[in-house]
Amino acid sequence: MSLEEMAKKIETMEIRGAGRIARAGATGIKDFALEYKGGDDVAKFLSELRKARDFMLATRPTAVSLRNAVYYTLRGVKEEKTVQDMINRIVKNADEFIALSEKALEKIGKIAEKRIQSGYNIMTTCNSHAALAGIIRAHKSGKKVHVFATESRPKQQGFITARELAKEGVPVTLICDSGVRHHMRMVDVCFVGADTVCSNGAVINKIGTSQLALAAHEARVPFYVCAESFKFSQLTMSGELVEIEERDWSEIADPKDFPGVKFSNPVFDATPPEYISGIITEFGVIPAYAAYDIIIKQFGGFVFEDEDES
Ligand code: RI2
Repeated sequence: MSLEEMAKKIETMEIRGAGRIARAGATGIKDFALEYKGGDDVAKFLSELRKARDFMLATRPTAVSLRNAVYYTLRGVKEEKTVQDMINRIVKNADEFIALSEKALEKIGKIAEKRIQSGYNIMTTCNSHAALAGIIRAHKSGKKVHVFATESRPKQQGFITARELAKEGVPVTLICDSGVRHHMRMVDVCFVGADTVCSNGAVINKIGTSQLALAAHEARVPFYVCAESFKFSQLTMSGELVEIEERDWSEIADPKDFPGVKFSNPVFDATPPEYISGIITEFGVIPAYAAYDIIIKQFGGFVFEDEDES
């Protein structure tokens, strides 16, 4: 698939989910490198590569997973001497990132499963493979679990979750987003995913996640975020704010049917660390406030966006 085709699929959300767009981003850069036919001029290749990187990163602005995947794929490329060596390095990096991300997901599932007891009612929102990993493992290991999946307007990714769980044989009930607080009194634990984890422990995830966290906090229900380390943002350590993606109004309703009416369609929100019982990463369960340590471990410190030319 060409870089343009891959970017289009990410932008239109045909490929979606923070982990999946990260792997698609790495694959897109790899495919760009493999299909490069611009000759042996290193400076020209690097300039084209930077354009490809920026093109890919512009598709979806909120999930730092995409940025981290693309930068992982470009690690050490500038140190190579020839275009062919640069291409080889990109291919190796992309394959390595994809393998690491799959391994991380598996570890998160193993850890999350331990927080699920037989008989539990679980609530989740949107469609997060990281959040579902532990639930599916628990079910497969013989634990009796039941899941409340929120619809997740406007794109209704909750439908995908409900179908995926039903296919796995996990009992699942689809609820409206407005039904979160009502159903919370029947819930034992919540698992959600993350698009970006900030250095102060705030989690950016699908719009409505913070409402779920608030309702869980009120009902004293443990609320876990499942996030691979590549969803942590070193940019937030340098003071950068996470851009919340605003998508087309038509995702809510057809504006033509509402003359004179404005719409607002931010598709992510921020859950503060005080409402998070723990973040389940491939390095274990951490308090949300320990996000800083994961960023230091993974990235060695912070970076200014305009200085990051790796
Ligand atoms: P995994 C999704 O974003 C949701 O917000 C979900 O919670 C998050 O990515 C993480 O998904 P979108 O692409 O990586 O649907 O856990 O906007 O699958």
